[in-house]
Amino acid sequence: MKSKILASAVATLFVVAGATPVSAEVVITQKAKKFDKKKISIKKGESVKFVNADSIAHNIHSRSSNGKFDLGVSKPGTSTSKVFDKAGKFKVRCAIHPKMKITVKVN
Ligand SMILES: [Cu+2]
Repeated sequence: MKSKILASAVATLFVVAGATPVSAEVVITQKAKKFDKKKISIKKGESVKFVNADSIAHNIHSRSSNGKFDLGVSKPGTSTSKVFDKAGKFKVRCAIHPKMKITVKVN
């Protein structure tokens, strides 16, 4: 009986830990002047890490009306991160290579 209560308490602890807002991070890789995904869907408050696995520089930015941002130049082998704290659709591009596009949907 006692062990059953203990097991239940442990299970409850796990549930509580799972509910704790841990800011998740989605990793997107840029290679051959392309993002490895065309669309991603994340939750408000989560961040996206843009890894530059290319041999050239990239510059992540967005001119979306619901939140403009510019992460600046990311040299080869480096990465830049962006926390999306507003819901909406963000069209993210590279300022150096206009054909590089990814849509970030923040729920
Ligand atoms: Cu680029």
